[in-house]
Amino acid sequence: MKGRAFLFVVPAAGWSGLIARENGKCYIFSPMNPVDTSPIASIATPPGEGALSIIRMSGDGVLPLADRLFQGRVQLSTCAGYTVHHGAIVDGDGQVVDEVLATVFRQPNSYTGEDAVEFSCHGGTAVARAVLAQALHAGARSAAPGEFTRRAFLNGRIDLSQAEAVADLIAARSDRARRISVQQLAGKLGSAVRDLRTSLTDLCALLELDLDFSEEGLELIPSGETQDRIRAVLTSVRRMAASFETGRILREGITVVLAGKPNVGKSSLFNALLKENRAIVTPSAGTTRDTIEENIEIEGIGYRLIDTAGLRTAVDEAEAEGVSRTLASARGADVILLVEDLSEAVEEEEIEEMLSKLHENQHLIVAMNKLDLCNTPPSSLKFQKLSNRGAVFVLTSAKTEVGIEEIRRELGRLAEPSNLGLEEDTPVVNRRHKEALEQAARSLERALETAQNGTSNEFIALDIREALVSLSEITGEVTSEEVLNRIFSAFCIGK
Ligand SMILES: Nc1nc2c(ncn2[C@@H]2O[C@H](COP(=O)(O)OP(=O)(O)OP(=O)(O)O)[C@@H](O)[C@H]2O)c(=O)[nH]1
Ligand SMILES: [Mg+2]
Repeated sequence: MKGRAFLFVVPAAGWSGLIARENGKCYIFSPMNPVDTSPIASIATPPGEGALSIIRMSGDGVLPLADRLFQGRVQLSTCAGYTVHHGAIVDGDGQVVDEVLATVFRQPNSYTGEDAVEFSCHGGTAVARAVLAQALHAGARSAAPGEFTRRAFLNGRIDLSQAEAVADLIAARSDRARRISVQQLAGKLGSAVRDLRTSLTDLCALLELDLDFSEEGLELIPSGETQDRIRAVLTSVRRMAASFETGRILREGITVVLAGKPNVGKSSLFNALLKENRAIVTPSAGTTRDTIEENIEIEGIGYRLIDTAGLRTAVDEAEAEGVSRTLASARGADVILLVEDLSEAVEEEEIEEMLSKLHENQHLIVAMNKLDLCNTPPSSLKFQKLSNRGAVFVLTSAKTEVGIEEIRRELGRLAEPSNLGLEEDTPVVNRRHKEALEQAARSLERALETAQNGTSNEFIALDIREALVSLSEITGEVTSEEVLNRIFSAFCIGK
C-alpha cells in the first residue's frame, strides 16, 4: 500500500489550499500560493546585547546573493556545505558593517532543506539589524514568523508534529517540558502515529480487496479479525489522547494558588517558595489586592505560583474585585495551597465557600503557618473536614523558614509519574494533536460499530479512511494551508 495517496477532504469556507505529503514528497494543491523558495533573511537571536547575534538566510540562489554582502578570502557560492568562513559584511559603499563568521549549508543538508547561510556577528541590536539590512538590500526578503521551519516541513525535512515541537522546545520552561519536546522533535510522536496509520492502511487494503473477492464467495478477512484490529488501534489512539492532560501539566507546569484569609502569611510563603521578596508583606490585613504570578521549578517540573488577595467580606470595591480574582484563580488551579494562621482562632465561612467550589481532582495542601507563634497543636472540626477532603498538612513558619522545603517536596510529589497517571513516556502535549486523535477515535468507534452490525466492508473502510485523514493531520501528510498558517504564525521570526 505504500505510495498510494489518499485524499478526500471537503474544502471548508475560506479554504485556500491543501498540502499532501507522501513518502517525503510534498504536493501543494493551492490556487493561490505556490511554494515560495525565494531567498529569505532574518535575525535568529533575541534582541538585546549578547556575545553573538545570528542572521540566517535561506532559499534559491541565496549563496550568490550572500556574496554581495560578504567579503572574505573565498566566495561563499563556491564553498562546500558545513564550512565556516571568516570575513566582513560590507555595505554598498564598501564600508565594513561588522566582522563575521559565515556558515554555509548546501541543500538538502540544511535546516530548511534549501541552500542557506548563517552569519554570526557581534551580539547587539544595532549590529544585527545592520547585517540584516545588507541581506535585504542584496535581494532577500524578510522572513515571516516560522518561515524557516515551514520550509523545513514543506521540503520533507521534518513532519508537522516535529515542526510544532520546535516551537514547544523554544517555549519550554522546565526540564520535563524540554525533554518531551526533544523527543517529539526526534519524531517519536510522528513514528507512533505512522505505525497506527500503517495498521489502518493495511486493514483498509484488505477490506477493499475483500470486496472484489466477495462476489466469488471468498472471505479474505473474517469480521472478528476486522473488529479486533480496529479495537487495537482505537485503544492506542484513546490512550494517546488521554495522555494530553499529563502532557499539559508537564508542558505548562502545575498551577498552585495560595489562598486563605487575610494576613495569614500567603505572600510571606509565596516569597519563601520563590526565594525572593516578590510580593509586598505588611502586618495589616488586606495587603495583597491583586493576583501575582511567578514560576518556579521543582525536580524539572514547572510550577506557576499565584499569590492572591485574602478571602473575607471585602471592605471596598477594589478588595471585592481581588476576592473574586482569588476565587477565579482557585477554580483554575491544579493545587490549592490553603494557608491557615495557627496563632488565630479558626474562622470558617469564606474558606468553606472556596472549598465548596473546588473540583475533585484539585490537590489540597494546607500550610499551617506562624508555627513560631504557637505552642499547642491545632485541633478543629475544620481541619477534620479538610483531612476528609484529602488535604495534606504541613506545619510552616514563613518567618523562620520552617516547612518550606516540605511544601516543595509535597508539590514535587504531585508530579511524580505515578501521581500524574503517566502511562505514555511521551505524552501528547499539543491540543491540535489531541483533537486530531479524538477525531480519529470517533471515526474508529463508527468503524467498529459498522463492523459489529455486519454492514458491508465498503462502509467500514470509509470510516477507517476518515480516521486515517485525522491521524495524517498530526504529522501533516494532509494539511490545509489555513492550519499551516495558524501553526507557523505562532512561531518567532527567524525560526
Ligand atoms: N511570626 C510570624 N509572622 C508571620 C509569618 N508569616 C507571615 N507573618 C507576618 O504576618 C503578616 C502578614 O503576612 P502576609 O504575608 O502579608 O500575609 P497575607 O496572607 O499575604 O496577607 P494579605 O495579603 O493581607 O491577605 C506580616 O506581618 C508577616 O510578617 C510567620 O510564619 N510567623
Ligand atoms: Mg498578601
